[in-house]
Amino acid sequence: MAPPSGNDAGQSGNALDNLLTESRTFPPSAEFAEQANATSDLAERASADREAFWAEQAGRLSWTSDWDQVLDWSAAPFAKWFVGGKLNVAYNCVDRHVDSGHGDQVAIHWEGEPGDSRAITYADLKDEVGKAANALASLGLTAGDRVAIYMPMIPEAIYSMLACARLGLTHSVVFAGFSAEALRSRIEDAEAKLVITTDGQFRRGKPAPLKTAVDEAVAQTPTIQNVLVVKRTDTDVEWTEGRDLWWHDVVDGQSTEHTPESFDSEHPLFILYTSGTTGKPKGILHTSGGYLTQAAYTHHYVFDHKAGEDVYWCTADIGWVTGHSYIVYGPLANRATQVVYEGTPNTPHEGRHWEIVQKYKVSIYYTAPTLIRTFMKWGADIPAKYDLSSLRVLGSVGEPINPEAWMWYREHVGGNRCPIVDTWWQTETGAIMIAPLPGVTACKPGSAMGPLPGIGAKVVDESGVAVGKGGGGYLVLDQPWPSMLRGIWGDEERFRDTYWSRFAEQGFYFAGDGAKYDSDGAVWLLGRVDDVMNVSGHRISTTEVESALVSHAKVAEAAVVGASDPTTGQGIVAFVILRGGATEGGDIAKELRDHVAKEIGPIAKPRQIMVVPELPKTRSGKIMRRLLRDVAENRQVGDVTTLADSTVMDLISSGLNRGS
Ligand code: 6R9
Repeated sequence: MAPPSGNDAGQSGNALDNLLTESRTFPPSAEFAEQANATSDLAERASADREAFWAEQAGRLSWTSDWDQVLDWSAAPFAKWFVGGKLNVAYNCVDRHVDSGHGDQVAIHWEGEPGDSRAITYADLKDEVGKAANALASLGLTAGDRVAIYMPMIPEAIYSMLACARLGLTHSVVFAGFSAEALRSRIEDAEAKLVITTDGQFRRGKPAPLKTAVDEAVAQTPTIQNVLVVKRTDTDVEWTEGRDLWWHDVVDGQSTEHTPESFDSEHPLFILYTSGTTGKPKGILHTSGGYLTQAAYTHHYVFDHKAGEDVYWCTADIGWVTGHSYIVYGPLANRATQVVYEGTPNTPHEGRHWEIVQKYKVSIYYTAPTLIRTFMKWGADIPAKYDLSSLRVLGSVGEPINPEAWMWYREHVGGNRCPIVDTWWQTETGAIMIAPLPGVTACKPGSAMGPLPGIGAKVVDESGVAVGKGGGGYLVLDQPWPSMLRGIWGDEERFRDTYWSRFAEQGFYFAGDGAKYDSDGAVWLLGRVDDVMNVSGHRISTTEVESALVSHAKVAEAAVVGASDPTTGQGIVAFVILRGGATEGGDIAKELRDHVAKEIGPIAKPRQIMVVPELPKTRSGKIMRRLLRDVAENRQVGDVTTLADSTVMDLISSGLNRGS
């Protein structure tokens, strides 16, 4: 694996040079600083005594038994946080706010894609989660069982996650844009007993079936006992008697009363699958006390969230970790009032998000660079038509944000008044790790600035030595943190191997990202250094897409690269060799793109498919993606001396116009 520099840095080399000459800074206004949750002494307090600091943060939650030890790192890299402590995660996110007299506060302003809406108070949420918990218990599920959730962004998806948490069931949310095959493999890996889904989902204004994919998946997963179906689109569904149950039949008649049981701080809360460098997604395991502590802590400080005052909106889908930590667990633990939106940003028109901001007077808005770039493309006149004066903090997550997009976001969405928090973290880290603190940090457009108080992160060289100001290398986390992953489900060796072997001697967690310090010591994230692409903030491995392509009868070999893309960050470009050496394109590109969509999901569809006669390989048979990236990004092809056959690139370049 090469150190991240130039073309190998995931982002294009030019972008990197531009980034590091970025010198604009935006210090917080006195007004904002005055009222901010974060104060400049926070970092000092955290470094004076990290464990005491985290213990103080855990005090944000209600525990039924105190912990005896803040951190047990004796079995590293398997951490235990708040050892011996007990709590119920759902109680912390719901009931306690009702108990403290805030039952009438809106928890969720839910906005459906077709324009239907629901206001759900904390008292409503408690009733709905109580009913759902009673229903899941009545199906015979007990603490420790796994439940797959395959649903669009409707309130029942959140009730389901919280009902699982309440019963100590471990949920595995599978993005509803994923294929039946992706769902099947995740159910199989986690040995889930129940899938919760819907009849259909709205996609760009039209209902599309969803349960059909579940039927296809569970035909091959014997561990599934029931399929619980919420009626959302009134789409016709096939029904397997005894296995399939309607949500309205099973949940609606249940009692709203449900007494929460306390679980150990380390009780498994969820598994979330994410792409790694091999074709098989990793089931990232998170537990309860430490996870919720850091989700709540970061949501409080990074977004400067004020319970009962702010209206918060995170535009992620619950199928991603951002939806877990910053729609469900962090905000609800902090008694947020939040907007949850079901649909796409341009349904029915390109001002939909701004219309929602105006309607609910959203004050904190958290989204992804890919969407900001899309808004830029649609034009600044669109947000200009709406009253966005309620906004006071803007956030970004999922991939590096280009300074240009940052400046546009600041001006056209934030009215040059709102601090922008660029938040770096991963499915594995569970919660935000690197971000500015609004009210304290002077922000630079495009930089995530530095690790949060209590977090140890640094940029090191090839041999694990920290680089100085102006230096670049690999991003590592050098201290355990409360919301860290507790492993990969069922695969201890892969866990050690993926994250802990690269800098084993130093005991660092290797994040897989390249990073640099600028001359002031601010951190700039440069993209992945491994074979993981980042398309619109979604992690997709090159191997996953290659495997999907090769599973098509006409494909002999495939190599996939992420090429920089002005809107999606990276776009997927596939080079394929057809069986029998055929080079004629025809409709093959469309056929293969559809095939990938079926195997993985539409988000993994290659932007471009090139039919080639050969692939560039080293003598050891490793595909040199660097060279293919040069082709995909229309650059001069780089050094070919390590190729087994150095004429291959000429062959590829000369035959390129076909098939794409
Ligand atoms: C939360 C989330 C994690 C990968 C991560 C990195 C990229 C996320 C970023 C960022 C630069 C940011 N990433 N946030 N890169 N700046 N603010 O996205 O989790 O889906 O697991 O992706 O996303 O490459 O390693 P996940």
